[in-house]
Amino acid sequence: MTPIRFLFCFLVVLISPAFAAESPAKPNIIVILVDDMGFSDIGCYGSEIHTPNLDALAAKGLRFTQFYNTARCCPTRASLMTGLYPHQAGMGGMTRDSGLDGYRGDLNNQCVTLAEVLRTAGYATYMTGKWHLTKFTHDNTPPEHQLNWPLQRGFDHYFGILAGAADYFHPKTLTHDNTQLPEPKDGFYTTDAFVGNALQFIDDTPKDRPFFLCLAFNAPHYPLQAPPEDIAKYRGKYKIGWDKLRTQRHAKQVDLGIVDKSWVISPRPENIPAWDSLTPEEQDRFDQIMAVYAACVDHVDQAVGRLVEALKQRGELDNTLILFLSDNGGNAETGPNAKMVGNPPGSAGSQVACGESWANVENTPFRRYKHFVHEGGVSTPLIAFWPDGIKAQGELRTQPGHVIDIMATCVDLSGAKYPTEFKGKSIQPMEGRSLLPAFANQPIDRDAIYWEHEGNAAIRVGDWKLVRYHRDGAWELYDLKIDRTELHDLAAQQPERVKELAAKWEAWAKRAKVEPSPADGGKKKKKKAGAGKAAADDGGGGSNQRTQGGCRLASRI
Ligand SMILES: [Ca+2]
Repeated sequence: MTPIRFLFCFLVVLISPAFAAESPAKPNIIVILVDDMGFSDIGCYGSEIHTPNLDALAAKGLRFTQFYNTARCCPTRASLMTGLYPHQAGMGGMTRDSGLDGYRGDLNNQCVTLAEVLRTAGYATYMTGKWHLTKFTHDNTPPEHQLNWPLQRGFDHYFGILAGAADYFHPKTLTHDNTQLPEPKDGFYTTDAFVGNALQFIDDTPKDRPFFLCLAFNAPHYPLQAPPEDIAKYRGKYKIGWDKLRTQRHAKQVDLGIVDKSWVISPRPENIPAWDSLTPEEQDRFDQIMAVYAACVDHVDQAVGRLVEALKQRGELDNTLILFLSDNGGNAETGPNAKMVGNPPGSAGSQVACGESWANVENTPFRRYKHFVHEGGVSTPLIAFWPDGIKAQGELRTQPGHVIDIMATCVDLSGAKYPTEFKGKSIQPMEGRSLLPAFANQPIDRDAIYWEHEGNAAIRVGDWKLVRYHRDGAWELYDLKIDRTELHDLAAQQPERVKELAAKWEAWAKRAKVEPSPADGGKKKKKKAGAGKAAADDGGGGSNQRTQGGCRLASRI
């Protein structure tokens, strides 16, 4: 070795510890989850709804155009939290225990949560908002039934609703850490309270400690409720009608590059009436319903703005990864005629739901809705913002991804080790892939993505998607590269490919506890009950059961 080279090596050895000391701090991680919001509902994905704060995150970060959830509230939360397919975590259905491994209605002990994993890497762990990962949510739940409450699943602090839906102004199941709270008095609004409490938790974090926050809004889930001034902003704007609005959103999506212009926009389903066929009174009613929905989304955006500003003030913004996504597609459960009960609609105690006619706009340009695993049910926006870690600004990412990937991403970012054993129990290997390569616009190496919910099933390998509508539906085959709106079924033309993908799905279903499955997919029987009961368990299984105002019924959505 020459003297100069020796000196260089000596200096490197000397300097290295200094480099190590100055290596970037672990980023804070914030996952913002919204509830029942469709693919096209924020401005940077095509919406007319005013979402400047989310659009700003997208402008300084990335938007994924092919990111997926599991089509339903509990299963998406289970996948997000554990990095597993929902059935593997015991949540293939909702919060009913069917007695089958994949459908226990509670997280099992062969999985770990993001909080349990990130805690091992030194993270403070917080959750505010909708939990919906346990069947035990009732008043005075005894400690032995609180095993799957947030604090017992790795979170340092929690503030939110344990159940699947709630009145935004006077929610039941409101809980702080392990203490169930009385119904709040006037002046409370879930969206604001979830952000306010999150900021309090962040403020109490030592400055040298990274934090993980899951901020899970109940908005815009039924019963839709929002402050009157937000609703007033949108009242009258939806008299444009669903036919024109869907076309308008689609045009904006094409313009933004969110969807490929060669994909034909899916047509209005037969059971949704043409907007122009409605009476002025019917149009006014539907305008009011969508104005409340838009107000809920608008208020989420305002809350995100408050969070971002607070992080900036605290000097935490640039080294925080913020992911924003929805747990399932737009919700058509109340059928084409929607629901609007209470006066004024959108106030405390009122029951407003968009129904199929507006859900079809929410999921532009795709087919079908929440519950179903066609693209309308499982496609979500995903914004990824992290100034210190993502160099690209305002770019799109077309790599397919799924909520199972968030665990792998967090492990990758934090340096945490995903365990093979936890609290004496063997832990299933995570199913997802880290999104970090996609942040740098590299491919994500993966074999396939799978779905199953209530018998609706799908598999995606590359650009090929095999999808089934209900348990007894025929497999449909689509080439998503040229037909992501799933309008040209190629199953009859390519039986070998159908056979191969179906066999692959069947093998996964056996491996991932999808089978054995309850005959009804684990869903609760629809009760004829007031909205309070239905709201408490997130509604039923997607059947349209009522008609109002003369609109046609759908037998099944
Ligand atoms: Ca949901």
